[in-house]
Parts: sequence; structure tokens; C-alpha cells
Amino acid sequence: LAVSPFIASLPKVELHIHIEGTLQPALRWKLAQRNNIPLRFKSQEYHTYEELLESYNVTYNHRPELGGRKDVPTFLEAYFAGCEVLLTEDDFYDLAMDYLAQCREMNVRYVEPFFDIQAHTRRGVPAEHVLNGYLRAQRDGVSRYGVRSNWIFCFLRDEPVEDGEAAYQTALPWAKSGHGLFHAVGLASNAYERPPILFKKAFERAQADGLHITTHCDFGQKDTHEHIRQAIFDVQIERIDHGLDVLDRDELIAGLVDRNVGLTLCPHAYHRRTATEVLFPKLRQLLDRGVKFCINSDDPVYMHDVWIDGNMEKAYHYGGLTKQEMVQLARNAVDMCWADEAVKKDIY
Ligand code: ES4
Ligand code: ZN
Repeated sequence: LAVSPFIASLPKVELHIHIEGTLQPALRWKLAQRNNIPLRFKSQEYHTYEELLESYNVTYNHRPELGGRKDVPTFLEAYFAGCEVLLTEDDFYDLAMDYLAQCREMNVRYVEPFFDIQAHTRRGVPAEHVLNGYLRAQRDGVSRYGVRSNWIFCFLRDEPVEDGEAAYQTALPWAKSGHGLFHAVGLASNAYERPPILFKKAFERAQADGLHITTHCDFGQKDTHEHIRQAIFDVQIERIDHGLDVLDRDELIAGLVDRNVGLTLCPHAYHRRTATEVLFPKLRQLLDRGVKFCINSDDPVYMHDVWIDGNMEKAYHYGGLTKQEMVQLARNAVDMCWADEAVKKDIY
């Protein structure tokens, strides 16, 4: 599906993208050479660029009876395997600058990227390399590309809560009250039996530090309705990342509408596993029910290279939305974002 001139030229705000999910195979290959790191998944090494590209054809599970293969990475395994080439401050800087350059190409004016610091510190990478690399890119992204960013620290929810809290304390000098890299915290990685309530204290601490809070409630996950309920009513998060399953429960929809909590949706991520005629009517239903949402990209490099513009095109084309409705969705992202009011006015 080609991106139309209308979608391409819309001014955009991206609120749901994992910076590690923007690591292009070309940069990954370059960093592997620069750092002398083998490209691999488990026991398989990728010796050629073509073999590396093949590794992006992920499986959705490892169970042969469901058509899965054990020698093929799942989405999250491919994502964390990609991270292995990131070691130095310059690596993180190059990753972020590549993405911010891409933002300029797509007319993304402002972005709130997620970052998974634990994906790197647990491999022995010093937190400062990650944080200083992104911080330098945050500054140069504005001066070189005119793209502003406020970043979101993610706890890896499938790691112990204490590990996340320790990583957060390490990163705190780079928060809004310090260097100003990140202004919010969220939850990422595998949600299986890791409900948001486990991180309630960690979220409260972040709020006490003046940060915003959001959490992933992935579409079609086990216990998704309970996770969404906890996120809205127990943790009282400000946004939900995904959360499309709210449509199954009137009380969850009411909770979102009453509290003005919006969803950061990523249509292509769901379209990978959901039929067009099942998925896209849901966007119309959300509009009809008054649920605020915006369109985003999640992990474009690990999701067939579909970026925010491609995701918007899908909503426009398959969702049957009007140009006016697409403009409204772009404006919703401005409304839902956590930029200063002066910056918001400048975006639109
Ligand atoms: C993610 Cl699609 C998805 N789900 C959970 N965690 C993630 N981190 C990056 N992409
Ligand atoms: Zn995500």
C-alpha cells in the first residue's frame, strides 16, 4: 500500500515507537563491523547481509503445532537480538539520529520515543552510553532536522520490578528535572502474566519525580481486559499504548472517556495477525464511541518497514476514514502528547 501525497504531507506526531525497533539492518551491519560483534540468533550466525535480512522474517510462536519454528526468532527475540550491536555512546547516537532524520523525511514534527535501557545494561553496557547518546541526538535532532523529542523510559515488565527500579534510579539524572532527555515512563516487553499493577509503586515514584506515565496493553494479549482495567483505574495511567481490546467492555470505554485517556494505536502491528475486515472497523467504532486515539508505528524495522506514514495510510485506506478524520487523528496526537503548550502550538 503506497503512501499517498495527502498522508505524506500531513504534519505528524509519533507517540508510540521503540527506538530499538528503528535499528535498520544497514546500520546494524555497520555497527557489527565497527564493534566486531557477530550477528546471530541463538546458535545461528548471519554471515552475509542477505542472511541478516532473512532474520527479519520472524515467527509468531515457537510451537510446531501452531506452525511455529524453533530456529526462527519471534518478534521480541529478533528485536533484542538487534540490540546486541549497540555498545558505545556513538552507537546509540547514530541509531537515534538515523531515526530523527527519517522523521524529517516523513514530516514528523515531534516524537516521544520509548527506550529500553535494561535491554542494554543487562548486556553490560553502561547506562551513560545509552543516555548520553540519546541526549546528544535529542539536541542535534532539533538543530539539524527540526525534529523535537521527549523520550520515555520503559521498564522491561518481564524482568524483576526491582531491576527496573534500579535502572530508573540510574537514569533519573537524565529525566526532565535533570538533563531533560525523558519526561515519562512506560512498560514494554512481554506482558504475559506481568500486569501493570506490579509496577504501581514504580509509577508512583516516577509521578513524584514529575514524570508522566503510560503502559502497554497489547492487543489480543492474555488478560488484556484486566491489564487495561488496572492501567485505567488502579495505576491511573495517562495514556495506553495499544489498548484496542477496550471495545469489548463498556466499562473500560467509559473509564477512558471519563478520564480523557487516549490510545496510541499501531494498526500495522495488529494487521500482521488480524484480518482486515475484523481490524479496521474497530477504528470507526472507537471514533463513534468517543475514544481518543492516534496512529503510530511501534517497531517499524521489525514490522515489514511500515512507519507512521504507512500506518496512517492503512487507517485511511482500510478504515475508510475521511481526510478530515485523518487530520483529526493527527491532531489527537498533538493533544495527547506531553510537549510544552508552546511547542504544541508550534507543531500545528
Ligand atoms: C514491543 Cl510490539 C512490543 N510489545 C511489547 N514490547 C515491545 N517492545 C518493543 N516492541
Ligand atoms: Zn510498543
